[in-house]
This record gives sequence, C-alpha cells and structure tokens, in this order.
Amino acid sequence: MARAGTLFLLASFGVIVVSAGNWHHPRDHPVYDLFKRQNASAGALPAIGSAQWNSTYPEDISNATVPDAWMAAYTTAKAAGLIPNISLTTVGADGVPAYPAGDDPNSAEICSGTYQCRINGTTTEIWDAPDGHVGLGFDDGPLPYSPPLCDFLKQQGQTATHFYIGTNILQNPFVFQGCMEDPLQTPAVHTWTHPYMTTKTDEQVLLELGWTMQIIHDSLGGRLPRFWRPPYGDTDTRVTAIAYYVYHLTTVVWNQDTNDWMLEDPTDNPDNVITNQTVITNLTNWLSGPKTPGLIILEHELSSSAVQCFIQTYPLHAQNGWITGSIPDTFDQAAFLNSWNATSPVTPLDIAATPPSSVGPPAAPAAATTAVAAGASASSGASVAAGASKSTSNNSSNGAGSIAAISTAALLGAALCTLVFSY
Ligand SMILES: *[C@@H]1O[C@H](CO)[C@@H](O)[C@H](O)[C@H]1NC(C)=O
Ligand SMILES: *[C@@H]1O[C@H](CO)[C@@H](O)[C@H](O)[C@H]1NC(C)=O
Ligand SMILES: *[C@@H]1O[C@H](CO)[C@@H](O)[C@H](O)[C@H]1NC(C)=O
Ligand SMILES: *[C@@H]1O[C@H](CO)[C@@H](O)[C@H](O)[C@H]1NC(C)=O
Ligand SMILES: *[C@@H]1O[C@H](CO)[C@@H](O)[C@H](O)[C@H]1NC(C)=O
Ligand SMILES: *[C@@H]1O[C@H](CO)[C@@H](O)[C@H](O)[C@H]1NC(C)=O
Ligand SMILES: *[C@@H]1O[C@H](CO)[C@@H](O)[C@H](O)[C@H]1NC(C)=O
Ligand SMILES: *[C@@H]1O[C@H](CO)[C@@H](O)[C@H](O)[C@H]1NC(C)=O
Ligand SMILES: *[C@@H]1O[C@H](CO)[C@@H](O)[C@H](O)[C@H]1NC(C)=O
Ligand SMILES: CC(=O)N[C@H]1CO[C@H](CO)[C@@H](O)[C@@H]1O
Repeated sequence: MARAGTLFLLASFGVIVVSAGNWHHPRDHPVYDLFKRQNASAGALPAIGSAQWNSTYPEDISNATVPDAWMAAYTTAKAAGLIPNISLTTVGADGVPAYPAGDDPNSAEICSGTYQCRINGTTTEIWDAPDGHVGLGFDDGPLPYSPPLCDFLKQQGQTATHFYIGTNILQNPFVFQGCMEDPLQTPAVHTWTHPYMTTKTDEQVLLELGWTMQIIHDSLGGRLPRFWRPPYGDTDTRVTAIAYYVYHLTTVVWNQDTNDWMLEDPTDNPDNVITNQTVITNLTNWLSGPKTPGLIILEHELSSSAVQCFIQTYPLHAQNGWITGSIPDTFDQAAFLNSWNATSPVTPLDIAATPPSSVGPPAAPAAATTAVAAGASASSGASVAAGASKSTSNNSSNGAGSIAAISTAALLGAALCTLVFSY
C-alpha cells in the first residue's frame, strides 16, 4: 500500500535515470540480432519501448475489459470446476488480507499463502528448493537498481529468475531488455500492479497476470513465462488455479524472507527501517545453514542496498557448496511455456492458449532447427520429465523427487487441460 505507492514513484524516476545512463546496448548493437533471430510469430510485434508498444497495454487495469481469448479459457476452466469459488479477502488495519469470519485460511479449500498454507495436488506450489539448491530470484524489477545486479549476474555466469512487475516493464523497457540480453536470466510474472491478489476478483486476477504475460511475450520474441510469484506471497486455491488453468503458470513462493524491501526508503517509512547488516546476517545464516530443504529466498531488485546485500553474500553460495540457479534451472524445467530457454527455438503461442505439451531441449546440439517441430508436435510431456539434466548437480537423485512431483503435476494438469480445452 504505502509500498505500492513508492514503487510507482521509483518507477517514474526510472525513465530519467536509465535514459541518462548508457548501460543498455544501443539499438543497433549486434546483440539485438539474437532476439530478432528468435522471434516467433513476431512479425507484428512493435519495437519495445516504442509508442506503439506502449499503447498495446491498458492505461488502467482496474477498469479494463478482459480480452475475449483469456476470458474464454477462464470460462472453460470455471465450467469444468477447476476454479474454486471462495470469498475475496479484505486488507485490514494490520495490513493483512483477511477472509470473512468463519472461513479458515489454512483449510485445504482456501489454503492461503499469506497464512503459510501450501497447495498440493495438480496446482502444486513451489516453496522449497531441492536439497542443496538455492532457487535464485529477485522481485519487483525492472528498476534503475537492476542494471548493476544484472551486470554482476552476467559476470558470474549465474542464472537467476526475475519476477517482473508489468508496469515496471512499461516504465523501464530498456532496463528489461538489457537484463534479458543475458540468456542466463529468465523473466517471470509478478503481476501488473503488485496487489494483494486474494483481494481481487477473478476478472482482476485475469488482467493482472495476463497483461504481464503479454508484455513479456511482446518484448522477448514471443516467449511466454512459466512461473509467477504472488506479491506478498498472497495467493490461495482460487488465485493459484486461475494462474495455472488459464495461463499455465506455476506459483513460486519462498521459504526464507530477507525483508530487504524495507531497505528501500527508510526516511519515508521510519517504522520499516532495517539495516544492511540485518539482511546480510540473515543471508549469511541461511547460506551457512542446513541444506534440507533447499532455499528459495525472497530478495528484491528494489534498491541499491538490497542488490548490494545479495552481491556481498554471493560468494557464500559456492563456498558452502550450494548449487545456485534460476527457478527453471533449479527444477530442471523449461524456462518458458513455448521454449526451453532464452536461446532455444520458440513455438508461437498466444496468452492463455494451450502450450505445446512438451518443451524440451533439442535432442542434440546440431538438431536445433528441427527441434522446434519436434517440440511442437510431441504428444506427451515425457521429454519435460526426462528433460536433459543440468550439469550443475553432482547428485542425480538430489531433487529428482521434487522434479518428478512437479512434472507429474504438470502432466496431470496438461492432461486435464487437454480434456478441458478440447471441447
Ligand atoms: C522477426 O520480426 C521482425 C519484425 O518484428 C522481422 O523483421 C524479422 O524478419 C523476424 N525474424 C524472423 C526470423 O522471423
Ligand atoms: C510509455 O508509457 C509510460 C507509462 O505510461 C510513459 O512513462 C512513457 O513515457 C511512455 N513511452 C512512450 C515512448 O510513449
Ligand atoms: C479508466 O479510468 C481511467 C482513469 O483512471 C480513464 O482515463 C479511462 O478512460 C477509463 N477507461 C475506461 C475503459 O473506462
Ligand atoms: C460463489 O459463492 C458466493 C457466496 O460465497 C455465492 O453468492 C455465489 O453464487 C457463488 N457463485 C457460484 C458461481 O457458485
Ligand atoms: C501440502 O504438503 C505439504 C508438505 O507435505 C504440507 O506441509 C501441507 O500441509 C500440505 N497442504 C495441505 C493443504 O494439505
Ligand atoms: C547499505 O548499503 C548500500 C549499498 O552498499 C549503501 O549505499 C548504504 O549506505 C548502506 N546503508 C547503511 C545504513 O550503511
Ligand atoms: C558435490 O559432491 C561433493 C562431495 O562428493 C561435495 O563436496 C560438493 O559440495 C558437491 N557439490 C555441490 C555443488 O553440491
Ligand atoms: C539452452 O538449452 C540448450 C539445450 O539444452 C543448451 O544447449 C543451451 O546452452 C541453453 N542456453 C542457455 C543460455 O542456457
Ligand atoms: C543425494 O541426494 C539425496 C536427496 O537429498 C540424498 O538422500 C542422498 O543421500 C544423496 N546422495 C549422495 C551420494 O550424496
Ligand atoms: C536466520 C536469521 O538470522 N534470522 C534473523 C533475521 O533477522 C531478524 C532481525 O530482523 C532476526 O530476528 C532473525 O533471527
């Protein structure tokens, strides 16, 4: 709330700061060929940052209409009983979203992330990393603080996931593009305006997720993200089901919280002041602690201080033997719904359309051009489950359980979706 206001303020500075710098490559830099080469049905996509690109997105999603195709996918899922009808929350004076009296947020029916309830079954949420792994992610970008983070990750050859806010992409298109030039960085969805999602109607949830997928798709050669993170960790069976059954998004929460967002503006919000040292001490303790379960740490690219706290503690990952990677790397899964990673071929896919049931890596490096067809026409999810193991792990059974569990869920989901969407 106060925080959302600050986000917009920071974001509007972003345009000035970023255009004054020269961090991103000029538009004629050869790196753009990489993106041109990879575009899917991209003939019609306007250039990122152009006025035409800008005008594609709603000015105000609070009164926008859900596009027909997204609504049709939702209506089908709802009619099939896949989207539960549970009450919305309201945010109380304590800042916590609350359900109506009598509703149990920890019941299997509601299972609210705010109350630490973890959803299992087809829509399984990710809270933990496999043992020994750190699933690395940063929330709330792209922002003026992002370039130093992205430069550092690139220097280190470190994969990471960036949970992006749609309106921040709109405000900072070249920060987005600059960070995504490094194919080791994957974008994920952190909603269009960063609300408490359980306060939102189904239609508003559709808009928050759908437009963020759309702007990423349009700005990244047609690639569609596979993961989303609910702001404040606030989701429940209804919101997670809409994300999964309409947009095929897997929900990623976390199991440790740095509170580094409180570093953002201590003078405006004195109650929120925490020190760099507090964040660094927490990170140091977690990275020196037990390897079971693996870590998914909530960190932000929301201030220079937050970025520096990560950078200062980064050596501990390797020193303490953690295997650190982006969310798709950590779970050995595709980064996108329609492409294995940022350099793999892209199968054209509209938002809320049924993705190819298998997005696997090319069978052999030389077969990269035929892999599109193979990926697109594969009739089962087997190659996702069997997906090439990353060479980062030296224990093939380590995390295999979690990967198998998620793949099974994904396969189940894919099977249900096939049923649901085929009539
Ligand atoms: C990608 O899209 C651009 C237009 O946005 C087009 O000029 C280019 O030829 C396309 N590349 C391929 C390989 O389709
Ligand atoms: C795009 O939209 C943002 C937010 O509305 C605005 O700040 C920016 O100036 C616009 N850019 C262009 C090129 O129209
Ligand atoms: C939505 O509200 C904004 C003001 O917040 C207004 O400019 C715009 O015209 C409205 N759009 C629709 C479709 O009502
Ligand atoms: C959803 O639940 C509310 C009350 O909790 C009820 O008024 C409404 O009719 C229900 N909608 C559907 C589609 O079942
Ligand atoms: C989901 O599984 C986890 C791990 O076994 C468990 O802690 C959690 O309570 C389960 N959630 C529900 C709603 O049963
Ligand atoms: C926190 O770290 C940032 C970045 O290193 C630095 O600019 C800032 O002064 C530090 N804050 C305090 C209170 O030390
Ligand atoms: C790999 O295994 C060795 C022991 O066999 C261990 O010392 C090392 O930390 C492991 N590497 C990772 C990245 O876990
Ligand atoms: C993308 O995946 C392919 C196939 O597994 C692999 O050869 C390539 O190195 C990957 N690219 C990146 C940037 O990870
Ligand atoms: C591999 O990881 C699994 C799961 O964490 C563990 O049970 C097993 O002991 C590990 N094996 C080796 C050789 O480290
Ligand atoms: C694990 C750990 O170090 N947790 C600490 C994080 O920082 C807070 C203070 O903000 C401590 O209370 C926790 O113990």
